[in-house]
Amino acid sequence: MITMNTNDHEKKFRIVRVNLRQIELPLVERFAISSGWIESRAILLLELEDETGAHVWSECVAGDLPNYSPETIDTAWLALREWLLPRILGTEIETPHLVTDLLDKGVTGHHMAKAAIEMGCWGLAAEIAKVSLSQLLGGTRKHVATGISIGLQDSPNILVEKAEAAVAAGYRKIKLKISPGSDIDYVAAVREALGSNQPLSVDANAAYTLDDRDHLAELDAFDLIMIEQPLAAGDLWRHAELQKQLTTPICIDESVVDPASAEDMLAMGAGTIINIKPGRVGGFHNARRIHDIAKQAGHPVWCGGMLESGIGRAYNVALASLPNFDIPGDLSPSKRYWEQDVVTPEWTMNSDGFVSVPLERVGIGVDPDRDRIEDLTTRSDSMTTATNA
Ligand code: OSB
Ligand code: MG
Repeated sequence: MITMNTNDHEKKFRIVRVNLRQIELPLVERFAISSGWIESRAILLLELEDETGAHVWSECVAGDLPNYSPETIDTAWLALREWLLPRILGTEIETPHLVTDLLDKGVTGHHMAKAAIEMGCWGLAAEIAKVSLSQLLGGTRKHVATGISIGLQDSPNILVEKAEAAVAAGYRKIKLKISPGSDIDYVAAVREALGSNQPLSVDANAAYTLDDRDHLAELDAFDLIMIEQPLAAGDLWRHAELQKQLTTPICIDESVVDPASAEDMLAMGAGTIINIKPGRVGGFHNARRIHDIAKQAGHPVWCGGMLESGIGRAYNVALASLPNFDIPGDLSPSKRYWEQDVVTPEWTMNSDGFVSVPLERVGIGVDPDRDRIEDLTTRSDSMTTATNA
């Protein structure tokens, strides 16, 4: 089953101008994962405008460095300018469903760059149809359950403090980053402090190899809801080998890059849970197909995060409102990441750990703060149908 119903709301549009911008947004605290750490997020934003003047902002989730995926802001900037935007500018777009095909033809990879355009087209279609993005996508939730992803810390005690504060704030899932040397003791301390009922997971960001299988099996003692991406991105088969030895469900993040790899993962038994990040899989069309593939196989999915600004977060919240997003997403409120976000209103979470889906608002549901974005801008460029001609 593929959710391909052409929605009554959808109307044709033609994008005539795209502004690209890089902003620099400092994090309130350093965020470390096994493959690197950052203190300030460089973020690539797009602003898409159609011939009637309707416009929308979108976000490319690529980072400064290629530690999580091969893409970076610089590769995305190049791909967008040279290969991707030229085929969008001036092209009549009948429905955002077709944008993925348009971008994939003759251009392999560059999923995050493609997703920034593709998701922007969904945002624009929602603006034009005067419905919320969630409604356009077929969302069924008014509130999405929220988890927190806590970066690597210097000691188990510090990690325990952070995890306890997160539970007190209402988060419904606590995810701990792990890495060789910061794993078993850290998880044991948090499990001990939070008790056996607290939903807990770990994320290794590909830090281990199959040789670590006995070591990783020690995590089975902590009743985790999942272990996310223990092995390298290319190691689907090895994840299947590892899953045979673990009782803890494996969740795949980095290795699922499109619907085919989601099918492969489930067919091989490389895990049972998928972290869907729309940027990693090329946008909403593929994200929804992966959602449907997992649903049909009887497996839950959840929405991951890439330390997005309030703009990218808007797209993630809309996606997470789909029915099979049954596990709390990495959708923390603005204040977890930024002193001040780039949107109004900022994203908030209630004390029960839910973020409200802005169903009463047209489009992405938040207003980008143009002055603040201008202040944070480190580079900008603009393409129009004229530059494309
Ligand atoms: O693996 O999920 C990940 C952030 C950057 C790169 C990879 C990951 C993450 C997170 C952050 O875990 C989740 C968030 O945005 O809160
Ligand atoms: Mg992950």
